[in-house]
Amino acid sequence: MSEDIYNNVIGTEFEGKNKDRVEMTVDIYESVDCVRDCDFKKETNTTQPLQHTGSDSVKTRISRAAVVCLVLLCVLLLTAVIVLCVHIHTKNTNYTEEKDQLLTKITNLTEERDQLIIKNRNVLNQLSIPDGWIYYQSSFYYMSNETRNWTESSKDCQKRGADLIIINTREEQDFVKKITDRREFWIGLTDSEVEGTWKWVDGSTVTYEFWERETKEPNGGTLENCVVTYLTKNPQLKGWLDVPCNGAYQWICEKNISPLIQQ
Ligand SMILES: [Ca+2]
Ligand SMILES: [Ca+2]
Repeated sequence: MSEDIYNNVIGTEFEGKNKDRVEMTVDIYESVDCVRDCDFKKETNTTQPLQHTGSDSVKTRISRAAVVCLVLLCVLLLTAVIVLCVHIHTKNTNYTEEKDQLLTKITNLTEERDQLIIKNRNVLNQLSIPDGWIYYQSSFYYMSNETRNWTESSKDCQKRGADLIIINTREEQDFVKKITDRREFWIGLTDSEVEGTWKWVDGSTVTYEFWERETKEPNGGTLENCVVTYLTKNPQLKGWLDVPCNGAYQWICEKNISPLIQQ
């Protein structure tokens, strides 16, 4: 019995010690695992935040640079838009002013034209074209049927309130060419006073010339001091010819009505 008790005691102590050993072994392993895991977690916890912080800093710098660039671009774009708007506005203002000035000029010219047309009509109504006269631009023209010398022809024109024709534009020469049909008529040009110095009947010098070139007119010297439009016997000649003043030709009178229109 005492032996059983002893064995029981021994067995119980042995079992208790074994149990304690097992628990201590488990604790040791757990401690070792804990130490390893904790170190790993520490390492993980210490390295990961460092890597994460550096990446954020680079990203932040890039973001800031991008924002700065974007702001600069916006400022440049805004400046360009403002400059462009000012430029367009200035140009538009200039164009508008020029357009207004031109419109004003056109309006004034139109009014002047209308007034001239009315004045011209009034003058023509007052004067009325006499029988046997032709109206062209601002003159009346009379073509005689009979023939006289240059001096008598000029006198006849003066009796009619006119004088021999003065041709001073290309248009007027074309008109004369048309109405004379290459026939000879006295015109109001002479060098009777000073040989070679041709003057019109109103004393003015020659501004437009239409001398016949084939026969090198004027070619008559002191023998030919008066001028006809053409020579009927030489229709191939195309311009003025000086001839003796005592020749007998038809004549053209001209009555300029510009002074009446300007009243
Ligand atoms: Ca002459
Ligand atoms: Ca001649």
